[in-house]
Amino acid sequence: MKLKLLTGTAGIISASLTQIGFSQPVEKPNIIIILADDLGYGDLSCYGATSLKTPNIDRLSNQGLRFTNGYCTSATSTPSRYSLLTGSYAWRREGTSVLPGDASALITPGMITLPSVIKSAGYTTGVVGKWHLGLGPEGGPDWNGVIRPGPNDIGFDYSFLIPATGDRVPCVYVENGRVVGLDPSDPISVDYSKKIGNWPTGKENPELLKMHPSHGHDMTIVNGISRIGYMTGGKSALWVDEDMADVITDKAVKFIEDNHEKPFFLYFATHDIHVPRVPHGRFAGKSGMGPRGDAILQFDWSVGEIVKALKRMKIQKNTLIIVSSDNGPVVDDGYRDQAVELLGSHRPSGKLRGGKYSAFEGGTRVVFISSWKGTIKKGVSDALFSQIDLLASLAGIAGASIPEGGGPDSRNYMNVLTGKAKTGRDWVVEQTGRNKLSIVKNEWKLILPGQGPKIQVNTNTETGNDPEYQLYNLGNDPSERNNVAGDNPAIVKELTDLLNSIRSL
Ligand code: NG6
Ligand code: CA
Repeated sequence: MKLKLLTGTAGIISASLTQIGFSQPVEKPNIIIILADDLGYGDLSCYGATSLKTPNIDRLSNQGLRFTNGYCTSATSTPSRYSLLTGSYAWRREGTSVLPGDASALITPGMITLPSVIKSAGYTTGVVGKWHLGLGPEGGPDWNGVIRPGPNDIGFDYSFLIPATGDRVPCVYVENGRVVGLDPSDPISVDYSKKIGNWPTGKENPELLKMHPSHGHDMTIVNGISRIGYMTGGKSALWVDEDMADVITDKAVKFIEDNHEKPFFLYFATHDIHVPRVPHGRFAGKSGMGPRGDAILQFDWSVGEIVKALKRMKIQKNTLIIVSSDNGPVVDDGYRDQAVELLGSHRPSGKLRGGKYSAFEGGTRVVFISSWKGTIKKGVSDALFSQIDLLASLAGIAGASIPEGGGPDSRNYMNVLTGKAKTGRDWVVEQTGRNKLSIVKNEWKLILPGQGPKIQVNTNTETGNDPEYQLYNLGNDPSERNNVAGDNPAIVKELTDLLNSIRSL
C-alpha cells in the first residue's frame, strides 16, 4: 500500500505539493539519484556526444528535463558528495577534501542529511555504491567488526558500499556495516602510510599487473591492478572490478524490488566511470574508445536496469529519477588504459573548458537529468541548478520538513527540478579546494585568484589557477577563453563581494 497524503496532513506538506501542481491527494513519489563518477558534460549522446551512444539515459532525458546549467559543488568527489548529502558546502568545513580509504566518518550521527530528512517523511532509504565520505569512529573503521558510524547511522536504512573509490584499498564491499564475504580467520589490515603484510605491490612487482599505473596507484595489487594504499587479508571478500557494475546494479534493483510497495529513496552512486576502468566483458571493446568509453556504455546499462526494474514493478510513473555526476571528466587519472590514445574527436567536457580538478566550468558543470514519467514534461532547462539544493528540493517533493539548522546552504527549487519554473538560483558557487572558489551569476563567471600550477601535469588538466582575477562572460564565451576582468572591475567587485558574503553566512 502506498502512503497517501490526504488533505489535513501537516500544512507544510500540503503547501509544498500544491506548489508543484497537485490538486488531488497524491502518492509520494519514489526518488532515485543516480550519481556517476567523473562523467563529463560532453560524455552522453543526449549532451551532444557523437562518438558513442547512451540510449538508456537519452530515453530518460527525452521523457524528462535535461539541464544545461546543472552543477555539482566541487570538482572532486568527497566535497561534492558531502555537499549533496548534507546541503552544506564542504568548503565550510576542514577535512573534506578527497579522503583516503581508511578515513573515519565525515558525516556523523545527529547531522541532518538528505536521507534523514526524506526518511522523516516516511520513506525507506538506501545507498548503493561509492561512498567516499569515511566510515567508522575517529581512527578509522574496524574492517573486521561492525563498521559504525556509517550511512545507517545518518539516515539510510540500507547500505551497500564501495567504501571509498575503486582505486583505493580496501577492495571490499561493506553491507550494512559489515565487510561482505569476510572470513574471520583472514582479517583485513589497511595502511595508507606504509606497506602492510606481504601482498605484492605495483611498484615492486609490475610484471603481475594487468593494468599499469600512469601515475601514483603503485601500491597493493588486487585483481591484477595496483591501488592507492596498502592492504592484506580478506581474500574471500575482495571485489572483482569487472563484476562491480553488475554487483551494485543488482543491489540497487533488489532495493527497488524489496521496497516498491511504499515510498523509497535510493542514492545509487556508481563506480563508473572512475579509474580503474575495467568494465565487464559485455562492454569491453564496445565503444571503440577504450575502457573509458566502455565504462560510459556500462553506466548507461546500469541506468537502463534501474528503469527496467521500475517498469517491472509498475512504479515508473511514481518515481522521480535524477541522473548526474559528482564532478567533471578526466581522461588520464592514473592508469594506462588508452583513454588518451583512443579519445579521437570525443570531448568529455563538451564545449566547456577544463574538467575534474578544474575551476573552469568543465570541473563542476555536469550532466543533470530529472525524469518523472507523466509528471515532468519533456524539455531542456537552462535554469541554474546546484546539487546543493537537492536536500531542500527533494524534501519539498517528499513532503518532508527540514529540522532547524538542516541543509543550511540548500534551497527548495523543486519547481525547477520538475520543470514548473524556468528560473533557478541566482548564483552557484563552485570549489576546487576549500580556499579555491568560483561563482557563476547570470552570464558571468568569476574565478578568484589562486596559487598553484596552471596545468596539473599528470592528468593534463587545466586547473584554472591564476594569480589574477578571472572573469568570463559565459553567454558569449562559454569556453572561458577571454578573461575580461580588466574591462569589468565593477562586476569583479560585485561577484567578489557576493562570494565573500556567502562565505561568511
Ligand atoms: C587522486 C587520484 C585519482 C583519483 C582522485 C579522486 C592519484 C595519483 N590520483 O588523488 O586517481 O582517485 O584522487 O577521485 O592517486 S574522486 O573522483 O574520487 O575525487
Ligand atoms: Ca569523482
